[in-house]
Amino acid sequence: MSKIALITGATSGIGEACAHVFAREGYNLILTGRREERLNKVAAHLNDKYDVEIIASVFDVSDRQQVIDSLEELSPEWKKVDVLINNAGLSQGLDPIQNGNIDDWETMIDTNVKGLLYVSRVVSNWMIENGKGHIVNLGSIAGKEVYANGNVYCATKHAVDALNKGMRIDLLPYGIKVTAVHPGAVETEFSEVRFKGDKDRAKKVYDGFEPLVAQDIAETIWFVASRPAHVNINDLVIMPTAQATAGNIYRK
Ligand code: NDP
Ligand code: 8X3
Repeated sequence: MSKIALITGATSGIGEACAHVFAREGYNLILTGRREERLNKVAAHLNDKYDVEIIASVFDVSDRQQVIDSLEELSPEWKKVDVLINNAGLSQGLDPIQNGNIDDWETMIDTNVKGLLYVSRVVSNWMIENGKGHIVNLGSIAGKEVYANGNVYCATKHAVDALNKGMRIDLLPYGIKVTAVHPGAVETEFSEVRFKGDKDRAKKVYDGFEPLVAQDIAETIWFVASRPAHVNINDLVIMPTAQATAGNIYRK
């Protein structure tokens, strides 16, 4: 059987772009997300385009039981996951801490931190059993710096940064690679989700400069995942050329 990549959050943006790149490279895919129709559409398109096998598994990463049930029902041959891309994540709101919406905070923590943990808990054990594997965690420049009103989102991505380091230490005896990829501004549905469907406000985030696109990150993740067995890239920050730090974007 070909190699297998499990990509969370494959219904849009970076996850969907990763699905294309890994299918192009001949990987069989387990694609996940909550929006069933979109997930099936991505899977059907890749099935048509590439000679690979694809499983579309619909679940919410923040629902611990759904994660366990959905992953454990896979057949033993599909549990031989070579690459796990912990990509599912989101930001909701951009408010000072004193005005923050507590439901938004819970959603970000439950998705970006607990969701990543639930998936990793299951898949890391498969990798241990399989004697190999590579976990790629989607961090962010928000996991390296804190910016105004980013408070809780930044905290969740700082947690991903810490978990990435912790996983690498814990999984070291099993030969499992662990990498974090930390992008700056990537134009996806991310800002629309952050601003709860306000497309005009979302668009303004990318005004006057050229942001990264999902394909840039997917190709970077492919680079990371395709290094020789003895090479691991621990941590990689990737920014638009026009963005020096989280809060320092040169707009024309
Ligand atoms: P998108 O909004 O385009 O994609 C997010 C993906 O995550 C979707 O496929 C969505 O699927 C999935 N997702 C969100 N919540 C859940 C959930 N509870 N359960 C399952 N899947 C979920 O954004 P991006 O592609 O930009 O974001 C991908 C990752 O990259 C995130 O972790 C984000 O924090 C990170 N990132 C993004 C940057 C950017 O500027 N865009 C920069 C740095 C990091 P569905 O809604 O179908 O469940
Ligand atoms: C997404 C990038 O700068 O909006 O993680 O936090 S940023």
